[in-house]
Amino acid sequence: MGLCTAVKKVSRRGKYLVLIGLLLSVLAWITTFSGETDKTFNVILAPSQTIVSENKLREKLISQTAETSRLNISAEKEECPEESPLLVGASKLSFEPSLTLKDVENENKEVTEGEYEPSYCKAKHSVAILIPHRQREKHLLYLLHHLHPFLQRQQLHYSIYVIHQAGDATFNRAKLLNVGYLEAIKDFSWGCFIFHDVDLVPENDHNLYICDQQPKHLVVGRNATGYKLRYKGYFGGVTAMTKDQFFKVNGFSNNYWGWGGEDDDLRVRVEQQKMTIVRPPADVARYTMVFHKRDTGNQINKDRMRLLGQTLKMWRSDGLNSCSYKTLSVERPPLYVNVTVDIGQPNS
Ligand code: UD2
Ligand code: MN
Repeated sequence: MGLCTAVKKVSRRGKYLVLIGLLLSVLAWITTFSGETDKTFNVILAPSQTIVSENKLREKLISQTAETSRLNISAEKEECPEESPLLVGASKLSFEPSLTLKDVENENKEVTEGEYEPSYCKAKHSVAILIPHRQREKHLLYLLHHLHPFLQRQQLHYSIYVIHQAGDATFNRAKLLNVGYLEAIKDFSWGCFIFHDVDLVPENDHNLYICDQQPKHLVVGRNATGYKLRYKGYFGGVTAMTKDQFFKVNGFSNNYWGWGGEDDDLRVRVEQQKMTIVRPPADVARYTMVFHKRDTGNQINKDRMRLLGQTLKMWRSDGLNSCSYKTLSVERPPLYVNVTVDIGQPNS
């Protein structure tokens, strides 16, 4: 090997070493600098963003903590038992003419804006009670007086909605109940709905206000009819349907103005969907109907037989999906949610 060749070899090796050295220092520089870049971005370049996101995080943490402690409370709360130990069975009802709304409010301090859930156990059922109403204040008072403690003994999470028909056009019970359903689901995802006449008071708390696999009729008998079922397909007074059952039949018809027929129409819808009506035992499904005369705004609906003949043709397009109304007010006094609604008038 000549001198020249030896020098060339050394300088080539040197070049490699320099190159490797350069590469290593570039790598080291990148690592250091990129760390600084991060810091620089956070602290210097976008301080406001950092603060915002920290605040957001703090908010999130606070809400998560609240949520966790809420969950902990409900996790600590055991589920209510299958059968409530508070049930008393048949009870003698009293209807005191001197009773006032204030009295009923004082008796039901745990009810807020119509809603209640047991504080000591986790309710198994969430139920919305819907009451169609106009000018039956005394009946409403009696019903609230009995129904609140009745539902509390059943250990339910519930809310009572009174759907009040504004104006003096002919009464329409079924449409008001559709409105009740549509308004109540805005508040909470109620799984079960009880469609409830204002003048019917349950006599036995074993008559559970919960839904079944099938639509449930809760009134087998009442005082006025010797506690006998009026007729086989009778589906009036008080009924219980799940959210899905009611949705499946498209709710009630909106076209029954005045007295009668709307309950039979609902039965036809239910049967059309291959559902069957179930009832609690007769000794339990007993009601007292507070005495009343036929209201002037609720005269017999002479058109009801013709309408009933059309139910199978009409149910798809007449019901929840065509229920147009104008909510005039939603008030929340202590014992119930009061929805006042303009539902129009016949042929409007
Ligand atoms: C029967 C049915 C009822 C319904 C009705 C025919 C029973 C126990 N009840 O009730 O469910 O099918 O026939 O439409 O079989 N209402 C007012 N203000 C009025 C008119 C009616 O609030 O001016 C409400 C109230 O909730 C009342 C319900 O509509 O309980 C039914 O009307 P009703 O009590 O005059 O008729 P009724 O007892 O024959
Ligand atoms: Mn009645």
